[in-house]
Amino acid sequence: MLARLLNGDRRALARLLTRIENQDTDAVAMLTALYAYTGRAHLIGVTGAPGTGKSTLVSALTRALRERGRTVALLAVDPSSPFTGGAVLGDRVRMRDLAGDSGVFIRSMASRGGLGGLARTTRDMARALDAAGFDFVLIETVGAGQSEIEIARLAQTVLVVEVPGLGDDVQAIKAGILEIADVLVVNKADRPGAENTVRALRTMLELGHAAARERLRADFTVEDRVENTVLSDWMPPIVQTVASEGRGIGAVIEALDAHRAYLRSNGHWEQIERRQLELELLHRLRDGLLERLLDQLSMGEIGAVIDQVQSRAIDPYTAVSRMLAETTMMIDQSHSER
Ligand SMILES: Nc1nc2c(ncn2[C@@H]2O[C@H](COP(=O)(O)OP(=O)(O)OP(=O)(O)O)[C@@H](O)[C@H]2O)c(=O)[nH]1
Ligand SMILES: [Mg+2]
Repeated sequence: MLARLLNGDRRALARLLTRIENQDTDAVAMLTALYAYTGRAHLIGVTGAPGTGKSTLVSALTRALRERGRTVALLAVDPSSPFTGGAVLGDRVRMRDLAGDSGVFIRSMASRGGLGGLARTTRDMARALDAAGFDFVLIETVGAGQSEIEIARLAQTVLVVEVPGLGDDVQAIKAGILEIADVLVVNKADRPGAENTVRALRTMLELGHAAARERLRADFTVEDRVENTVLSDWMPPIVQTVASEGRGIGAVIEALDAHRAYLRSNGHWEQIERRQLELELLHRLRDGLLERLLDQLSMGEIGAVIDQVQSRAIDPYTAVSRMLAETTMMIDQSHSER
């Protein structure tokens, strides 16, 4: 299956993505095998408020990238939809004219197993698409909360889509989402107020959001605090588009390419990857340890401890440290028995 995937077999790829989405146990074995072939694609997170035109932009972008001979995989993540519902279907219809092109691969996914699980699944899917050799992996997600930001951060470049109608009210722009933007797109520039929006965004960026972005990226590192200056000198370009008419798309590609060139030039690319991997390893360790600890405790035992805490026979702090001490001892024992 790995060989077929690396040879561009679309059915093998589709099947693997389904297994990843279903969290099949054999998906891990395949991800293990393909990891060595990852790290080549440019992963781009596309996020923004509902209805800003992300899907329209992404399909216009895909078409333009194909004209330039580059291959594109598209992951549409819809955290709000518990099933493959209307919006995603609409996206599919719009993308229909790209179907049949072997340089394009489109996949929609809805929420499964909570948002944390969704971020993990998205990362693994992006990895499979990367190994399959696509030059670009575009990940569309609705920018609504922290978890969507997490999904956007799986990428090397985060593209944030805004629309006119903000006037000069900079408060209307969600600061959190601006801080993760590497490229800003003001879509629906055919509507009045586009210039004002661009100006408002530029003001916000100049008001020190670059510094905030730097903090945000640096936030999740425990390893190398010395590298905190990463990304400090990239000023996100602001591009106006009319995605529905394909206008401004060339400038978006230029901005994406410029960001990649910037990251590549100073080792930033590797630093971002290193931090993302650090975060991933910490998450996996935490999940794995928790699972192991819970394996060692029966629900009956936990219930008995809760009884004691509730009756004030013991406090929660001591209860947890005792349980931790006991379970780690049990894990040690089961190790030495093996
Ligand atoms: N006027 C105008 N309309 C646009 C433009 N781009 C997209 N639209 C329209 O805006 C609507 C929403 O577009 P989508 O691409 O579905 O937006 P989205 O951000 O993907 O939406 P969600 O995935 O539901 O959050 C559609 O009716 C598009 O045709 C544009 O540049 N100008
Ligand atoms: Mg969409």
